[in-house]
Amino acid sequence: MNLNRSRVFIVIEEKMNVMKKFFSLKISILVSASMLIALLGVLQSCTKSSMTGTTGTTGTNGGTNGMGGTAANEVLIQGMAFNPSILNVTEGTTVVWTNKDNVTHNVTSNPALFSSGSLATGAMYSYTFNTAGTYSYSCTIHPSMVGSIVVSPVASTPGY
Ligand SMILES: [Cu+2]
Repeated sequence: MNLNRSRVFIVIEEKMNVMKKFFSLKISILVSASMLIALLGVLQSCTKSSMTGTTGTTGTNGGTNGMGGTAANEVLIQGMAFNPSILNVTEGTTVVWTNKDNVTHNVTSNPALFSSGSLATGAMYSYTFNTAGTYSYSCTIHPSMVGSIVVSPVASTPGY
């Protein structure tokens, strides 16, 4: 009786060991596979950002400032919003808007000063702000889309 029980235990223990080995093998395969995928992803994004010129499908993607984000004079129109909604620039800066959405938008100042007209997907519009001030604009197709450009004067060089 006692001997029988311990034999059963041994069998169970052996089975557990086999299962543990099997699982740890499975897990290590999973880990190395996911690491490989991550590595591939990194490699892919590297080649992508170094090939922006030739592919041409993604437009300005990764152009001016590398991985994601926006440049100092760039507004992305995406997700039914202007990003950033408030952009600070200095006098003389040319601001570039790019429509990253799959719907047509426009950039229309209020009061009227500049107007992009319809911007299809991937289309760009630029306007140069030569005078300090705050310029509000919206997309007249989607009036909830609003943004502003805050133009500050260029620091004057001190005279003698
Ligand atoms: Cu719009």
